Parts: sequence; C-alpha cells; structure tokens
Amino acid sequence: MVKRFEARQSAADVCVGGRSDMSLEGLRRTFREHVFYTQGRFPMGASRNDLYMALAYTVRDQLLHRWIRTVEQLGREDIKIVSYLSAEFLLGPHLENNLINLGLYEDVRRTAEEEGLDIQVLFDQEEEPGLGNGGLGRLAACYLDSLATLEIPAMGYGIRYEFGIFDQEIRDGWQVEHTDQWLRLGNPWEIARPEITYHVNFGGRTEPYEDEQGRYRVRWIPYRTVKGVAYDTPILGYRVNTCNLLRLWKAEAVESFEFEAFNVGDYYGAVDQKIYSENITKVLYPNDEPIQGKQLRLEQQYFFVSCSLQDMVRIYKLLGGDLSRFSSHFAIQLNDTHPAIGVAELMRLLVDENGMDWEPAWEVTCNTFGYTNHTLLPEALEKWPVDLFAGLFPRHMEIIYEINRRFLDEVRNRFPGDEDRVARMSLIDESGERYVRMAHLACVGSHAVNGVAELHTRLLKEEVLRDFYEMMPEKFNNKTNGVTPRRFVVLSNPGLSRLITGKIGETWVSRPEELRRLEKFVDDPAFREEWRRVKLENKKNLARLIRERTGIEVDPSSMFDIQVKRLHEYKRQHLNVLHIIALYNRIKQDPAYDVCPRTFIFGGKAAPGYFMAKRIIKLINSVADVVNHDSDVNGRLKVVFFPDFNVKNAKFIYPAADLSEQISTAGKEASGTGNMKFSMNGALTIGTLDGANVEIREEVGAENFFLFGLTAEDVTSLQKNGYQPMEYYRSNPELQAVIERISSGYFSNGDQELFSPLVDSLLFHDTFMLLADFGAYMDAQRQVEEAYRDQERWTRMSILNVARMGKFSSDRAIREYCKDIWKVEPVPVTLE
Ligand code: GP0
Repeated sequence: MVKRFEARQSAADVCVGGRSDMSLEGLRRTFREHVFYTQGRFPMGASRNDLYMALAYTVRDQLLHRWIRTVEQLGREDIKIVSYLSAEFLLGPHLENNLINLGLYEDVRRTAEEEGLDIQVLFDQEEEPGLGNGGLGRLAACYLDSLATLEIPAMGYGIRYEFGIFDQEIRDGWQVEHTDQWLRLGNPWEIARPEITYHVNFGGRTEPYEDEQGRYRVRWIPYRTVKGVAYDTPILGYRVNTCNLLRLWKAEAVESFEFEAFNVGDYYGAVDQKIYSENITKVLYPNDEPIQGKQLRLEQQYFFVSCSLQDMVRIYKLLGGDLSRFSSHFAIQLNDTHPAIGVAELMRLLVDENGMDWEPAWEVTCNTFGYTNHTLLPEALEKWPVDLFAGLFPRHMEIIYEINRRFLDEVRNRFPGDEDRVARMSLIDESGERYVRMAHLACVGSHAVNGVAELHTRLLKEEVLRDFYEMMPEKFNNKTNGVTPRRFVVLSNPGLSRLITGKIGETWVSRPEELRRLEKFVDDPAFREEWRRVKLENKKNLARLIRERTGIEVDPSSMFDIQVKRLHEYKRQHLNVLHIIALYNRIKQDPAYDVCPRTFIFGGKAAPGYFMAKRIIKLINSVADVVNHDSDVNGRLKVVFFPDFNVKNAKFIYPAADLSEQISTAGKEASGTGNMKFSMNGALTIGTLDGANVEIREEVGAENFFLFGLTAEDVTSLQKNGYQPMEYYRSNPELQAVIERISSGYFSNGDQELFSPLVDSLLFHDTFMLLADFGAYMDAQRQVEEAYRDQERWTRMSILNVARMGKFSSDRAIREYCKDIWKVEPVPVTLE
C-alpha cells in the first residue's frame, strides 16, 4: 500500500457546502469496487496506479449524472451552444479540480485516509494531459472551466494528441526533451465514443457536375481518407450541475486492413496505411509563436476542424434544424487562426454537401464564427504556401479564391483605386511565393474579431489588422484574458484560500470582485502576520520541491523572484539574467555589499528547434552554477532553473512567489496570463507596460506595481529611427561589466564561444531592446529591494494585489464573450 506522507494543507476547508448525494460509506464502497471490478485487484495487490485509477473512477461516477443531463441539454433545439475550437487544451490534472468543483474534497480525502491512503500521493500519480504549449492552450482550459461554472451550454473541440508537450529534463544545464507518454497507464477521464466518427478527406482533385435541378455544383474526389473518432472528457463547473463536454478527435485508418493489398500479400503495405493515418494525431507541435509550417500540422488543423464541424452539422440536423438557421444554435469561436480553415470547411459543408446557395451559406458562416487573435509578432501570423494548401485541400482552395474574389470586390468598392490596399488585404499573399493568410480568412469569415488585452486590441486595430479595422470597425472588440480562481487560487493555494474565506466568506470563489472586502484588513497587524505565515509556508513547500528536483538548497526567508513561462527572446528571460549578473558583480567588487537575499527561480520549455531559447536555458544554469557556489555570495543569491514547468508544477510555484517577472518588450506580449496567476496569489509584479500588465497595474494601483521600461510607442519610434544597442552599451559601465562577465567565459569554464551568439545578438541587433531597458530595469529592481526590506509595507502591497485582482477571473472574460460575441445565456441543469 501507499506509504502515508505527512498531512499537507488541503483546499478542502475552503470548499464546504455543495455536498453530493454520496455518503462516506457509499464512497468507500464504490472505491473498493473499482479496485476490484475495474482494476482487477485485491486491495493488497493494488499498485499506486491501481489506487489512483479506482479513486478517479469513484470521482468520475459522481460527475456522470450531471454530465449526461448536461449533454441532453445540448440536444435541445431552443438553446444556443458555444463551440470552442482550439488546437490546444492545456487542462492540467483532473482529480483534485473535480473534487473541489464537486465540493467532495474533504469527504474523499477522509475516505482515502480511512483506507490508509494519502490523497496527495494519489494526486501525484495523475499524468497531466499536456495538450498545449503554454498561454493559449491554458487559456482554453480556463475558459472551459468558466463556461461550465457560469452554466453556459458549451463544447470544446480539439485534438487528442497521443503525445502532448514534451517532458523537459535539464542535463548538464541543457534542455533535453522526452516524449510525453500521458496515456501509458490509461486515462480514466475520457470516454471513447467509437460510434461517433467522421471521414476526413485529403488531396485529390475537384470536378464540376450538374445536380438534379440542373445547378452547377462541384465535388471533391479525394486522394485519401482518414477517420476521426471522438473521445469525450467531462468539464464540471464549480458547485453547479453543468458538466460540459470536451470532445477530442483521434485519427484512425478508415479500414485497418487495406484488403486488396492484403490479398496480394502486401501485409506491411496494408499496415502502412494504418500507421500513416494515425500519424495525424500522434504529437503536439511543440512550438508556439511562430508555429512551424509543416504539412502534418496543417493536416492536424483540418482534421480536427472537419470532424468538429461535421459533428455540429449532424447534431443540428438531428434536431430537425434548417441549416439556414445554424448560427442560432452554434456560436463557434476560433482560438487563434489554427482552426481558421473552418471558414472554408463550413462553406463546403453547406454548399457542396447540403446544396445551399453561396450567399445564404456565407451569411450563416459569418454569423457563426468569431475569431480571437493572440499575437502581434509578425512572424507568428500563420500562412501556408498556396501549393501545399491546394495540394491537400483543392476544394477549399477554390472556396477561398471565391471568398477572396467577392471580398476584394467589396474592398475596391469601398476604396476605389487603392490597389495597394487590395494587395495588403487579399487572403492570398502574392508579394513573392504565394501564401494563404489565415488571419485574413478568419477576419473575413467572422462577425467578431477580438484581441486579448486592451493594449493588444488597440495595436491590432492600429497595426496588424489596420486595414480590416478601417473597413469593418464594428467587428473589432477587446476581451481581456482571465484565469480561473478555482485552479489557480483554491486548488493551488489552500492556505491563502482558507485565510481569505475566514475573513470574507467563500463567495469570492465565484465572485472574485468580493476580494475587495479584504482591503479593510490591510492595516490589521494580525491579519498581515497571518498573510506572511501563509506565504512562508508556500515558499517552504516550493523549497522542498526544488531540493527534490534540482538538489539546490534555497532559503525560504529570501525573496522568491520568479519568472516561469515559455522561453522566448521577446519574453526576455535573459534581461532577468543580466540583473542577476549585475548584483553578482557588485558582490564581487565588494563582498560586504548589502544585497537583499533573493532566490531567482526560472522555469519554462524552449521549442526544441529554437537555438537562442536553448542557449538562454544553458546561460541560466551556468550562472546558477557559479553564483550558487561562490563563497563571496555566501548563499545570499541563489539561482534555480526548475525543470519541466507544467500545470502540475505550477501549483507549487505561483503561490510561493514574492515577485513576478513580466518583463517582455512592450508591444510584444499579447496579454500574458501568468502575470494574473502570480498577482492573485499575492506576488508583486515588476513589469513593462505590455499586454494585460497595463490593466493589472490600473487595477492594483500604480503604487503597488513596479513599472519600468519603454512603452510600445517608444519601441516603435526607436525602431524607426534606427535603434543602436551599442549606444546603450557604451554609456553604461555596469552593463559593460555584465556583458564582459558572460563573453569572457566566466560562466562557461573559459569557453568564450558558448554564449557568443547571445552576446552578439544583444550587441549588434537586440531586436527586443534589452540594452535600452537595462538601466530602467535595474532601477526598478532597486525599488523592489527597498520595498521588500520593509515587510509591513510589502505585505500591505501584497494584500492589495489580491484584493484588486477580481477583474482577471476568467468568469468575467467569459461573461463578456457571452454577451458581446456569442449572444448566449446560462441554462441551469437540473438533476430531477
Ligand atoms: C499566443 F500566438 N500565445 C500565440 C501562440 O501561438 N501561443 C500562445 O501561447 C499566448 C500569448 O503569448 C499570451 O500573451 C496570451 O496571453 C495567451 O496566448 C492567451 O491569449 C501569453 O500568455
């Protein structure tokens, strides 16, 4: 049996109420039955995984009634369903989250305990479904949580990757990738639906014909066909009966044996076909911003979009619906351009497969889709070579040409004689090799286009999608991102949750505006004391984990200064490193230098092919090796690279932060969502005026936020006037010394080559303007230090951050989407 660990704090006590129908005795019986009947073990012979599986099934049983009732609702013709299309859903572990949302945490913990099990150990056993890269995929998961919590009928549609985002190991300071085998031990949270399948076609050619009414029609004669099979996962809301559906598609061969090949004895050839088909959903592409232009990636996108749209059309027809009113039953949101081919696919389904005329089909399509843009980086705007696209999707290519022909006619009508504008707005980039511009397709085919923070939406209107904004301003709107307080506060930070609930009751979990009521306690010394005690406890937990995972000892009373997020030059993890080296240099200059003790913690994955990002990881680890062992430093500074940052590990990281690093070059980070998770857990932010930082600062108050650096406007004008990083270098001796430390080989055993690509890129290009921001960043860090030395002041700021973060709940974001874009209302689910 599983060894019992010391009892840790649990989210339990925050979450009283909402008890389910099951008695403790009933839970225990169900659990034992699953050990025996589902896992096929006697209790004594059960492995840790058997016990986890049995517990997961016990909890899943509790969801099923709600789930079935909710899905029945989705089949009512008088309601409108949100359909969230996303190539990524970064869900994180289910078990603990479901317990919290069910209100069963304490009962189940006790049941486990009475069986001699530590529930934390069973939580640890769960493999997280890492079906996403970072912010974009995690946002989709937060939105599913909020949709269910707000009792909105909704479905998520995506891809069931057999291998999600790779596991990261740090070996000799370098990132090493391992395949993520999340399905290896089984997945108790999904139900396979082998009866829900669709055929998806690729390649071939098109052919005109006349239908019975003598109308001109086109049919697609594909080269190959793949089958999509549905796998459903329940998504339960917080303390409600709504339990929505996440439907993920797995690719299979249409026939597992190609009988002809089989008959002529080509057994391997026949099996080849099967392997080829299943390739489509094998693995998540591990690069975000920009995605890689690989054929298989495009196939993935079309595969899941086609299955999902066919599914919606089938559901709608089952209701006896008239397809001309499809948009009154489904509101489809495109999570970035990854599913944008859906615009052409819905047209194909309506026109080719269901005999609709072009104009009404186009009206349905535009009324159905909404498009969310997530990036301003020009290189991240998705585009596909026309040859590749037309080869895979000959019919969609024709449809896109037709959409484009009609659209450009409108452009010419509105802006006569402006052929430059026509070329800029075309769905096809013809400036060199020809490309399909997916963002343009998404804009034209949607009735609503939104950015993910105020600043980002403004820049979309002014720059990236300016022509579209000028032509159709009514489509554009902002929806500032949010994150779910259930996973990121209640589940991750039970200590803080308990403290808050003790003061203001527990309603803040679904109405975080109520956190404002904490403000009246900021000057209460006992409350502040408690606040610090909770933070210290969280830091001790993280310190333990850091020791376990890296062997590094860190001091929980030092300032925990944390930057966790994907590695990207625009996110500027290396600016953070420059600051660390500057502090190190001051100590080397004068070992008596009075530095504020700090633990710098980094975490995040680099795209496996992103050379610079991987060098930055190596640099962090190399600096860590030197700083952590230097006797002049004497433990006052510690640097840690926490390996394999994911949703599961995030739970221990956000609650332990004192300082949150949000230091992207202004105008580059669309929103950020980690910034919100930190601040909700009482960390203070050091950040630029970028993405949602701007709004966070507005909410928490400028005096409770450490601002520095260029504005987005400064960045643009510097670029225009010919930015010279060397000028900043020459005029700042401290910066010179920092760069010199790196290039001298001090952190690389004398090897001057190792980091020269990084150094050269900073000195001669510095696309993300680290050198321009270095001075301001150092000043802001000095202010951080000063504030931290005054613990009473710091605590006050920390409390005010939490109290004022209500706006950044994903519930608020989803309410806005429902009202402004989807036009949907809550439909409470009854269990009878
Ligand atoms: C944006 F374009 N984001 C992309 C992408 O391909 N992947 C991705 O994760 C992120 C943005 O970088 C973001 O600023 C944003 O908040 C998030 O999408 C959700 O909108 C990082 O948090």
